[in-house]
Amino acid sequence: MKSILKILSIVLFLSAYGCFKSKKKVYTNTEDIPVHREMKAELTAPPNVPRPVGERKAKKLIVEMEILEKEGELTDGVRYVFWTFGGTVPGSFIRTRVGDEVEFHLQNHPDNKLPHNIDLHAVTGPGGGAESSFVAPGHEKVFSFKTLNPGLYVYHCATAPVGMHIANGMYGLILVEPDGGLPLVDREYYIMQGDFYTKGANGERGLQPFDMQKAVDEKADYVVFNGNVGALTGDNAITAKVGETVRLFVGNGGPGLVSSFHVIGEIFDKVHVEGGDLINENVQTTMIPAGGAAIVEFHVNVPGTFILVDHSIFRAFNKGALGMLKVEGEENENIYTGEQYDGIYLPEGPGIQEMPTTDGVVESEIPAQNFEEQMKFGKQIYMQTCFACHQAEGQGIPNAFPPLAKSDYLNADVNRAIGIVLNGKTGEITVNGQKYNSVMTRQMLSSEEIANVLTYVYNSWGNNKTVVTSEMVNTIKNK
Ligand code: HEC
Ligand SMILES: [Cu+2]
Repeated sequence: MKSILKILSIVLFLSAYGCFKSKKKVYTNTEDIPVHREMKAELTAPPNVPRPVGERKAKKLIVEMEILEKEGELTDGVRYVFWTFGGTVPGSFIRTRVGDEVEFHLQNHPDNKLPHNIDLHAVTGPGGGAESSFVAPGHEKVFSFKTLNPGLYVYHCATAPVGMHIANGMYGLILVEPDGGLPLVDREYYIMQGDFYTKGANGERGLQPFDMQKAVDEKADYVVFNGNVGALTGDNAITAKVGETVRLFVGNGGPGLVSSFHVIGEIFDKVHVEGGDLINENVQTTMIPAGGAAIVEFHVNVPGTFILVDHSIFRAFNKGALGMLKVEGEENENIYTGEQYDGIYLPEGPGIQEMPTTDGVVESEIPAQNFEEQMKFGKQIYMQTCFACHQAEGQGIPNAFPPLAKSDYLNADVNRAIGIVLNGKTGEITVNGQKYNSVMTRQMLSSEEIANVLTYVYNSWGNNKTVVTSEMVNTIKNK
């Protein structure tokens, strides 16, 4: 009898608990959501994002954001003084849930030169916080706000001249998750586009100051993901495994340009349009306004390298707006077969084609000072110019592009190789016993650049270590 009573009381207790638990209160006004205790926000540098909020209740969330003005690189050899939220461009990712009371501490490092502030698009209030957060070097400002609307929001500095503070890298993303959190996925990444304006042209080396006139004219020298060319390529690529779902939090800091965000070889299963509640499905390219964001989700079905671009495509291939997602796993020929045929097709005839150009080849201002610099600058040119045909390790592509790695043809005659890069090449040649009969277009490079790229090629992949100088190139040029 006693034990029956015991069981009965446990059953009663459990059912009462179940009732209680299912009666989760739904707030029609998010401003009424109470906060339970406080916690320090986890902030992350791109491309990482903090842990999902999951089921956690709304809290008082302490955010400590430090502003740092620091020198970095836009691309190899091009230095730039970035102004940053948290030391990175874009700034640290902030992850909150609806109903959180965010206590924001904005700290301006004493070594900085300028006052700054922050306008968070997730804030309902004057200036999005800018009016309460204006802070001089060596000071800290604190203000609080309640997150009323779920979504993905941009934050940025709003200190005059506003455009200049944004152009120098002062932007980032703050996510406000709905009650219960976004559905869990396998991988999440943080990507933000920005445009940069330098006194020198694209690729001009040295410390480059900001160019106000180019910024006003919206003539960007660099358009990049995550603050510099190459922030998401090669070893910095984001990764996933076949079968996983990837979620990208994509923002656009601007200041000037709108992004046509696209992943080559993927279709977005879901896009939270403009970072809000509206979900569009089966999207190829999503538009991300300056000062806006989108949440993009897709399932990866096949392995390979998927290229992230701004599909205003010269920005991707000429100004830096290019990233990579590397997917590992099993091939699936039902979805993608890989190459099934490869032959030569030359509709425009075998004549040497030139890249259209309006102005002549410009000699770069700062020549390489030593062998190390020649190798560094040469690799840069190789990856921009030769890589597409001759491939990353100089291995070429059978029947189409001859190898540069251990190439007997290359190693036999340096002057001939210089001539090929200067003037292009057509007609049958034999490289390592294989015949090629194709077209290499003339490469629009300066003598200095040709010297550097050939030095890089000759001193890589088992070649004969010839060092090529711009004088050697000029001798061939003037023949
Ligand atoms: C658009 C594709 C393309 C690009 C870009 C390109 N090449 Fe070539 N290259 C070729 C083809 C095709 C041939 C063979 C031409 C023939 O059949 O006559 C070739 C031949 C060569 C050869 C002689 C053959 C060998 O394997 O040794 C050298 C050297 C060479 N390229 C160097 C370069 C360098 C350096 C660059 C970058 C500055 C470059 N190429 C960019 C397509 C390209
Ligand atoms: Cu600022």
